[in-house]
Amino acid sequence: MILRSSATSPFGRKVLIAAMRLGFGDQLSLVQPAFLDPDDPLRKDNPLGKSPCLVLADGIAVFDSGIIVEYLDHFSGGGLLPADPMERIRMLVRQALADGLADAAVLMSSERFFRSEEQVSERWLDHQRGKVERALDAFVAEPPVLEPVGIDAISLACALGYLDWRKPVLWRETHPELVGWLERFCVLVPEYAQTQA
Ligand SMILES: N[C@@H](CCC(=O)N[C@@H](CS)C(=O)NCC(=O)O)C(=O)O
Repeated sequence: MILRSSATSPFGRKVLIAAMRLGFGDQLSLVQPAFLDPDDPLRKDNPLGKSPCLVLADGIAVFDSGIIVEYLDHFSGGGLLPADPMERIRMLVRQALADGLADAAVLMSSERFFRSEEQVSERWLDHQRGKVERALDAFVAEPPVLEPVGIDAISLACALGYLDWRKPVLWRETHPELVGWLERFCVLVPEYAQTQA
């Protein structure tokens, strides 16, 4: 299977960690997309031109990251999502919260990438920063359970890793309660260090 994803994407990293923990690690070959190239095969597999996108052996493209995780979890026999329907929905919502945090952080970084300094909208950055901070507040109030590690924990760790890299928000200063949580996660999930770009 091909995983179209950049090594620095929080969503791609989440999928990689999930794949490694579910026993698919050696079945994935990572292919870095050229997002701005109209001829890049990513756009054929996912018209949105977004990664991660998993291309199965028969050519079927699976995206976005949450759906890839569902695919891997289902075909490995499970492990990252609870079997109980309501617990599963709850875990998926928490994954969506962590992914939304990462989405807002990515938008803050791309604002500076795609616009000149004079064009950068502080109002837009504040709007996105609010989402990051409210999501962090929610995770401080209820940190993801670590034993067992579920997809909510992996998603949050990858979002925090992205904040550490791009620094749109200095979460270690604003939400120090999560520092110890991430340290424990690192001990329990060696794949986190192994996927550090
Ligand atoms: N909700 C999507 C988000 C994916 C996403 O935003 N990926 C970024 C990379 S971190 C991307 O493909 N950006 C390129 C673009 O939007 O053109 C998921 O969970 O897979």
